[in-house]
Amino acid sequence: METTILDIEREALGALEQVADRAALEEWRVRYLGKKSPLSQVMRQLGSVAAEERPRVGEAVNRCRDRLQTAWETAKEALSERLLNERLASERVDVTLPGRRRERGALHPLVRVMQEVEDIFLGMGFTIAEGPEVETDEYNFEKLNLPKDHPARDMQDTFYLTDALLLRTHTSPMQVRTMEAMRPRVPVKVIVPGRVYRRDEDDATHSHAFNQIEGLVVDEGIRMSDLKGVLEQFARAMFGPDQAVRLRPSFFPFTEPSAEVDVRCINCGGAGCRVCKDTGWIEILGAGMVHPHVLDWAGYDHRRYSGFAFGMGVERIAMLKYGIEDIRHLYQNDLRLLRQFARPV
Ligand code: 2NL
Repeated sequence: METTILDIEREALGALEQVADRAALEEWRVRYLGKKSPLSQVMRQLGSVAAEERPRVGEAVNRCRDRLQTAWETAKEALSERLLNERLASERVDVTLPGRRRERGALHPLVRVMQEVEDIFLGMGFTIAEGPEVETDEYNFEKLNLPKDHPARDMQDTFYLTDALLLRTHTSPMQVRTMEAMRPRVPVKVIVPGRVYRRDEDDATHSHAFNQIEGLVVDEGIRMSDLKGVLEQFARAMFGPDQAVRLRPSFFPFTEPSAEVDVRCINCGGAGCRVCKDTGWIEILGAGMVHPHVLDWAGYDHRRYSGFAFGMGVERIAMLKYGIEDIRHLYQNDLRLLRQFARPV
């Protein structure tokens, strides 16, 4: 019986040396110290041992179990220490390494120009409104004095979803919606930035999708001189304090009279160059007095109210301001181009 106990101990201690992780250690504990362990079996057989031998054998089993228990605890501590040392080694941080530099983002030149234009008009008391890119024929054309058979629709051909739904060709529909929501309150003083669409061939100066900012003012007694004053203020804030502004007669179905608006050439100052095609002037936007039909249809009686409106292409302004010669550069997201305009946000 006592040799059995010694065999058990030898086997158990041998097995303990092979234990390499917590799971194996727990398995060992169940196997050699648990209820079904060889030692427990010996204890159960104690009844068949001669009575005078019993105390000695029982004591031998107990001492053996104590030694196994102690060995298990020692092995457990050794294992814990080994695992900790392994973690400390694998998770070591070298505080002398240089930090990882995080790439800094910057605003896209189009976004910068949009925010700059918005800031200028906010400073003049305008509010900003945004609206849907999918519009109705009614709001994109009809309410802007562009009936179905009007020849000016050709210049603003667009992408149709149905006969009555289309991708807007300008942000004017949102200005009409703003008037309808404000009616009959004045002044209406709003700018509407956003993406618009035209059925155009893409080239260096045209894109089938581009950004526009339109402005609208409606009140009693609004005159063309108010339009010129606001646009002069804008041109000077955007292109420099000495900017001269020139209005040339033009035509839009939704304004009467209508004008193209020029500033002194940003490239040559008016002397004549390639950018201004030797005219000394550069067109930056279109504008005019809101057509009486448009006012009436939006609920502002044209005999009492008048207004002016203007619209500019954001890409065109950005290209002039930053000397970008091809509109497609603005959409390709080539970092070599974008980095040239990066400023801390
Ligand atoms: C351009 C010219 C223009 C307008 C837009 C407008 C809006 C309403 C009523 C009347 Cl609700 N007019 N907008 C007026 C004149 C010109 O845009 O060249 N845009 C890129």
